[in-house]
Amino acid sequence: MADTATPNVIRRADYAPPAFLIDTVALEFDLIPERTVVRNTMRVRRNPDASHAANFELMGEQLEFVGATIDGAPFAHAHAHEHGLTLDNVPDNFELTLTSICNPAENTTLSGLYVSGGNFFTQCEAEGFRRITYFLDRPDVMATFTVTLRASKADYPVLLSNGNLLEEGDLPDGRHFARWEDPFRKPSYLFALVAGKLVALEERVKSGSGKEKLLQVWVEPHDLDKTRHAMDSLINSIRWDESRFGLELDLDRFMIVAVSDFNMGAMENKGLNIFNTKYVLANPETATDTDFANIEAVVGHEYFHNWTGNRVTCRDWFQLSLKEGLTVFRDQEFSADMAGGATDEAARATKRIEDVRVLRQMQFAEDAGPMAHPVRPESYVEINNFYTMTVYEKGSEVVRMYQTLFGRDGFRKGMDLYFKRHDGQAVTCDDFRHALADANGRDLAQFERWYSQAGTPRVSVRTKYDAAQQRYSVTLTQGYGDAAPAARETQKGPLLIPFAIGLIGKDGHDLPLQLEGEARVSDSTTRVLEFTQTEQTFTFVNVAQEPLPSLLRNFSAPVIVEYDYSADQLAFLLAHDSDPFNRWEAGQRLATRELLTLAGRATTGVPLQLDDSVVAAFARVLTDETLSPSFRELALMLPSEAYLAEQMAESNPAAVHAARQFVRKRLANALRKDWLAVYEKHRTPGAYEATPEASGHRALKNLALSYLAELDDPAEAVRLASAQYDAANNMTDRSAALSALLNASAANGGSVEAQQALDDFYRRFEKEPLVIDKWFALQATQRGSAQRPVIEIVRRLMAHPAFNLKNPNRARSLIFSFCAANPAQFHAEDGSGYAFWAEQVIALDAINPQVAARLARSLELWRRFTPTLRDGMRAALEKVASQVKSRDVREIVEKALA
Ligand code: B3K
Ligand code: ZN
Repeated sequence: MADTATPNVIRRADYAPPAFLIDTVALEFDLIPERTVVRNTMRVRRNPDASHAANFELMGEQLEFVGATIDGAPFAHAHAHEHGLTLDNVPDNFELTLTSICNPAENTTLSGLYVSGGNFFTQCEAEGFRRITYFLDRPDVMATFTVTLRASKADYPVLLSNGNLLEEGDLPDGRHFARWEDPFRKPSYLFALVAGKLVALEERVKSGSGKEKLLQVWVEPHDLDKTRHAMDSLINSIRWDESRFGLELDLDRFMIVAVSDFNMGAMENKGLNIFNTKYVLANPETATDTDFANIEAVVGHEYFHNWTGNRVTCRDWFQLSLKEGLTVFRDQEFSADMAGGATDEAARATKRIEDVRVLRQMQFAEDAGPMAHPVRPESYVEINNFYTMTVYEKGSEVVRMYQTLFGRDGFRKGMDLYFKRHDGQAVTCDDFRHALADANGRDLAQFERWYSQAGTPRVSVRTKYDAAQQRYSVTLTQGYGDAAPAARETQKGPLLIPFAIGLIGKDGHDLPLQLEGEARVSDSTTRVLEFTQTEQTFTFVNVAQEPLPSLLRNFSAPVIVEYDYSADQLAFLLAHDSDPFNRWEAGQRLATRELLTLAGRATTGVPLQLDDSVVAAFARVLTDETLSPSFRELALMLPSEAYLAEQMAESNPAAVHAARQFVRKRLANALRKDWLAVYEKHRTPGAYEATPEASGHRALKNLALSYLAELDDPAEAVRLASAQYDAANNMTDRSAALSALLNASAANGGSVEAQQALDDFYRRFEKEPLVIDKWFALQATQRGSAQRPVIEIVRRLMAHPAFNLKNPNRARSLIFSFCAANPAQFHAEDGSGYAFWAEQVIALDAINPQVAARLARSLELWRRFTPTLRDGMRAALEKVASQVKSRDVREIVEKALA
């Protein structure tokens, strides 16, 4: 057995202000890959608001301590240890200089200072700064930073850090330097430096108040042709934050730098955002429509952090959602405004549907397992494990609920007050809630439970129509059902749930709404009910006919709604609901119910059948040219296998796969002509355009192709897909064609056409790492068959010369794609998937604990699966638990097994 000492649990309740404060930091770097010397001079004073401590404790990891001086004199009472440095009996106010050495070349964790592709980069959030120098590495310690970088001029011609460039020049021995100053106080997690051979796309823009700003997107020279979209996204983000929130860029210069070795998407370092290449580089030949949209969203997200995260930051890491939930909400609104402005509800709904789909598939699953935690967690072992769907996506829903309650204007008033009160401070989620409450004259005490209770709330709905009195009553009941134990222990009482509702008449139109006790009919046919008790009844009066309720319009709260709609009612909502989100929702409910019934039958071997009425409902959407193509694509896409498996009493991925494939084939064969017509009609000939309209056409056309690939006779699909592959002038069409070819031939063990296209794809894009990632991912997520299981393909690809476990994008493209996005193949009864998973978690643990911990999470729902699978997963988890070393992975597997 491995070391079983209880890991150090950090608790929110234990928060104490720091004993010392650091007001200024001057850093000097002599950048050498194996041995970088860092000199750190800090102005330190005792914190008047903290209890006295004789010693000064600084955090530090993987550092070689060289020496300390206090007020210029050598200081002998400094002791370096595993977690940092202790200085005994320091004065009350002093200048401290510390010198230490780190080894960026050997840093495979990609946290702290590291080398990628021969260039230097940093990643400090959450606790990477302590791997660069000794520091009070906690977000409530804010300082102004000056940074001097020295390096070989030939090897590292570009030297960047936060803020404004003060001076640069040559040094002896072919070295040069640059000195940067960030005028804004910031926590250490926002520090960054970059040094290397890079080039920039530059643009000068004027901000709202007329100041000139220099914008740069830095990349390796061969990628300069893929920077335009990121630059446009940055400019749009700047404009949007000015117009929607009155927030201006506060620095003269704003830089984005792309790096191919990166643990996550991007990082909001002050004035020097560092990005995974995946969220910067795009041109039509290499990036899909989804990539273009993701780049816009992530560029926006990091830029918006400049105010929500950087100007106002978190007091401690339990408050992470203060910046992340809010900034996700802001990036979602930005993307929606970019797609549809403030008024095109159908275009906005497309974005909303995509976001809710992610929330339900990933965050609801997180809430149902051993990692369930509130938006503001109570404890953690490794904070990097808490950059979760709950903190980000549920956190964003919590912020959205303020806007749903108070309207756009009320929300804006709250934001204005938040900045007025807290600019330049490190604050808490409570501070944010109080600003929203005070600006709108409301008491939001009950709303605090959204931050402290884990688990997905369930709202069940009962309705009653009294024809004689023309009254319609809606009774809502809230609870958490049988929540996961980790969630149950946090639950205290009912939530304030903004529950948006509409009533639909027999002709499909919305009915006027008037609640009991109100003098007149409301202006809108959607009402937001404030649902605050365990059970509450809302009565509508003057309801002339029995309505059909449209519940939780636009997904007004992150809850599960339980209401017994009949199949006909769902088909009616799918055809008529004025709320585009709920139209989509009706189709999903219809499909989910049908698919779960079929999956149940598949487990017992009963032959599968699909009701004609379901086929007819889908046919209506497919052929309704009044609906936007992007909406039709979303409505015709069946719920994912992972989501469906989650809904079963016992998850059975094979049964879900069989059921979903059965429905796809049935829809393909029954509507063959319609799919073909849609395929032809929505082609986008001519030059590639990245607009929402054009990408909607491509999405619908490629969905049609994927259904055609399910036909009993796939010859026609293979012909269409091959032709599309050859003729494609963009990656969206080319990768969709390749995917259709792989799946059309899966049942027959593959086809010549599929293999040819795969080989061509590799040769064509050999020099484009992000495209080769797609090549790996497409193969890892393909359907496979009994004679050609995907695990064998994946194992073969692990030995491919282009595979590299140290590059997170590459590891994700092959290993994560298989383990987390191909459930039917990964959960093979023989346990081959689990054995592979265990090997890879253990291998990654030694290289990069953050990436390993993410992969480790793909088995956390093991208790919810069928007995055979459950046993296989437990064995794999136990194997991992006995071998891994990092705090990151141990926290995940120990919670899973507890
Ligand atoms: N704040 C960073 C995430 C840091 C993750 C550290 N493990 C990116 C973002 O949310 O914008
Ligand atoms: Zn963020």
